[in-house]
Amino acid sequence: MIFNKVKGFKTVENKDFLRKAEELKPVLFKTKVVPTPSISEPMGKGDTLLLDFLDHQVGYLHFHASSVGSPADAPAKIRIRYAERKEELEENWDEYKGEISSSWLQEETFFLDYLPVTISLPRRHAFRYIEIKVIDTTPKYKVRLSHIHSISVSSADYRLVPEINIKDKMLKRIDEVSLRTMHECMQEVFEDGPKRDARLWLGDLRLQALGNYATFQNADLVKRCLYLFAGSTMRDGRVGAGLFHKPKVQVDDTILFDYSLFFVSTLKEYYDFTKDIETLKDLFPTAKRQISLSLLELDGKGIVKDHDNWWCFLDWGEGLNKQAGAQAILISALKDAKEMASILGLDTAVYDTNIDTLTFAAKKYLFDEAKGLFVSGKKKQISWASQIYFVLSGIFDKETNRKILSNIEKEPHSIKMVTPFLHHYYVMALLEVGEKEKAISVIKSYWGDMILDGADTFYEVYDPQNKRSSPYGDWVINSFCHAWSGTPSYFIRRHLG
Ligand code: RAM
Repeated sequence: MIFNKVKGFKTVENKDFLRKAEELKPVLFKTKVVPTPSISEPMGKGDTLLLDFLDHQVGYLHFHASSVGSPADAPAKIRIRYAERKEELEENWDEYKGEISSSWLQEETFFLDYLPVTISLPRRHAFRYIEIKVIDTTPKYKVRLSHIHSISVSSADYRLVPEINIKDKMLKRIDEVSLRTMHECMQEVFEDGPKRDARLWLGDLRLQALGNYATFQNADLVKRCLYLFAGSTMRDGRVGAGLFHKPKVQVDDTILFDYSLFFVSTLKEYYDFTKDIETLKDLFPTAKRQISLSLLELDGKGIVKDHDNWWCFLDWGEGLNKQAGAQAILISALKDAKEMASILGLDTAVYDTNIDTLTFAAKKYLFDEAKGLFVSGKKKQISWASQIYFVLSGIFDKETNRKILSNIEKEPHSIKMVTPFLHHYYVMALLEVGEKEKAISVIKSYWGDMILDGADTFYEVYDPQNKRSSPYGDWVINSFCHAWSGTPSYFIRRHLG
């Protein structure tokens, strides 16, 4: 992937917004979790110990180490690997060949100079399994580990999740795993994934916020994240695709067309849930700015210009052209912005004009009447993403949209969906056209399949045809507890009765 970075990157801070975000910083709940086993046999050179915490954790490892045999006549050298899935530990991490940094692989090597000693590791990790390997001691002594535990952290409070009775066993398990996924990603901000990148991304935030309204109901955390994005923008007022909250708040210099626009929809959905008019007043100008910047990207015909680099996300599908999806998302964002403008008593005429222009152009240049499908880019590519985002933009009536979703199933040469992120929008689109049964079956087959594969939390990428696929060139770097994958609970609780 080629990141779309900003030349001469400069940022603007809104101190008032950042102060509001800081005031909303949550206190993390801390829980002591003991694995199986929690004590080891005496371990010498090359011995390993596999710990199972029985569920996904985001936490800090603690243990006690003592020597067995003669006095320790050299330091003990220990290597620890943390894994969300057991299969990660079967890979050779030393031969990692992915495009993004190997420093995301959760591993640490350290020395115990004096035994006995109590160790509290300072680094937070995401894991269910931990492999502890003794790289070396001496022939005279071995190491025994005991009192092994994690202090696990999250800002999510299970007590606030409404209790519901889900009869279907698979849906019930999908709901539990969704909750765990969201729980683990809810830290001081809504992280995209606690293993990687452990920070804010707008596309993830939007889906986390939706899931959260139906479950943990921590609207303040959504509010905090919206203020963070609005508090650190690029020089032209654009919100970043992502944002670092540590060591200080700092917008990332990656621009994604759709992600900036998701700020608009996330704000609108936040208002729908909370009716918090003060926040809407504060942040609407930031939302409006995302719309204006996006409108600058239109060509003379009212179509969003296409680019060769990684300018818009939509999904990780290989070769996916983004033009049509981007157009659709801009129309949806315009509609959300119009609604917010009207709530605030502002003029909405300009939104209507733009919605009309973009809708007309989309129907004329991006819709293939004969195929009954949207096409994207110079090569008129057909993808699931283009159909899904257009159905959600609502430019056609329900019946036409239903046909579009059925046509794409029959199209042999299309770019398929690869992430739970796009599957979320697919399920939304199905519900939009009244295909409730189909929506349930997609949830049960796609997310359910991950459960049959042993998922404790839902994965960042899941392609049932290629289970080891990765957008980063090496499967082991994938995140297996990823925020954008935790939305089935939202559907189950809000839409499926
Ligand atoms: C990755 C992360 C994140 C996603 C972006 C587009 O770096 O997985 O979740 O939003 O890509």
